[in-house]
Amino acid sequence: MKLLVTGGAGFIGSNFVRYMVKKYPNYQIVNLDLVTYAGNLENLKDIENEPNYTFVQGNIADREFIDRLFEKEQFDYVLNFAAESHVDRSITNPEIFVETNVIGTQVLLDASKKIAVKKYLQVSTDEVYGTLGETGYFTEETPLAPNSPYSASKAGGDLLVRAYHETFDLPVNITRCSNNYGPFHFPEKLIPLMIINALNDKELPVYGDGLNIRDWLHVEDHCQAIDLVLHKGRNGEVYNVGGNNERTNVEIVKTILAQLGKPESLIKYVKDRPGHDRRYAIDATKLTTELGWAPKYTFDTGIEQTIQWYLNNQEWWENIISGEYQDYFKSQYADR
Ligand code: NAD
Ligand code: TDX
Repeated sequence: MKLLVTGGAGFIGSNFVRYMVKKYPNYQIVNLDLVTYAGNLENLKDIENEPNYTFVQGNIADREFIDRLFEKEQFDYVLNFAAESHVDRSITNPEIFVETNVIGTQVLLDASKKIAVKKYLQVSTDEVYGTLGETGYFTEETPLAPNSPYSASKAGGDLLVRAYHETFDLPVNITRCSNNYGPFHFPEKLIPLMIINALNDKELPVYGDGLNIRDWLHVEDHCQAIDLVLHKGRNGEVYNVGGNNERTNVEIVKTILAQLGKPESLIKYVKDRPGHDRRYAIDATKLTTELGWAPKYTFDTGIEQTIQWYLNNQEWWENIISGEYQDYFKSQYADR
């Protein structure tokens, strides 16, 4: 079996590549990544010389390049993790989100159709469903109602995947997961940003009233879910993946501060994110009953492991939080 994983140098992609390289020594795993600001080959240092792993640098939206690669490699499975993934960046610069998340997906679908892959799996997000009020859960039947340019671009990608199944009979699955956390998470996202700022005794910027709710999923549990969907998912189906761990943002921040022995006075409430979704919560019944998925981590065990990882891997994040990263944060917080 030959697998293409796109976006394998990012947070979830690199965890998934490591998981697959170790679990399936007989599969050939090709990681295709443009290595944008969010991609980091350091994430895969420990497995880069494994005989069943290869890396290729390139853009999923570059049709000629993708067509050539697919023709040469004749992949059996294609898993698309590559995306522009940060909601705040999509508010300041939406165009690249359409380019990568919509056009990139369409280019991969065309190439997958041409070589008749056995499965195309699109890694999507619960954000395509929009926002919930105080009650209820997102199921696979919840209508799409994205609120940010990021989630709109992911929804666009999902609709193309659906259409390629309906129109061309391409064997596809879409997974929609809640917020991931764990090792190698890029420190522009809530949990790693708060851990690193707390360690550096810097302010922790909490948007709005801090009461927005996310449903946290450990990245290793997400990887296991994708493995199951890839091998056992019914063609054309969507599977939601969620950890059943709803927390307000401020609860998360206080948990991190308590575990690091840092004072709550570091919390700084800042201007809210425009269009900020209030609550996400996933109903993962289909995945658990149909495919037998069960998460290994509770939020308590997962956050402890994650904080420990950031303590043990200071060099990894210190290399990131220089240069362009600093410029980005200056521009984000200029008016907050
Ligand atoms: P990430 O930003 O950490 O990684 C994205 C990777 O894609 C990077 O390595 C980047 O270099 C690569 N990439 C970007 N544009 C590319 C292009 N044009 N061609 C090739 N490679 C490109 O993102 P992540 O958090 O690991 O998310 C992975 C996927 O999971 C995304 O599709 C995202 O929408 C989805 N997702 C993420 C979360 C989460 O909580 N992180 C939750 C739900 C869904
Ligand atoms: O500095 C911050 N302060 C803050 O209060 C940051 C970066 C975030 N927040 C809030 C906004 C959200 O309510 O924390 C929550 C989580 O924010 P992010 O880490 O930016 O994640 P979110 O916007 O929920 O999106 C994430 O989950 C779904 C991923 O980035 C997406 O790629 C994924 O689809």
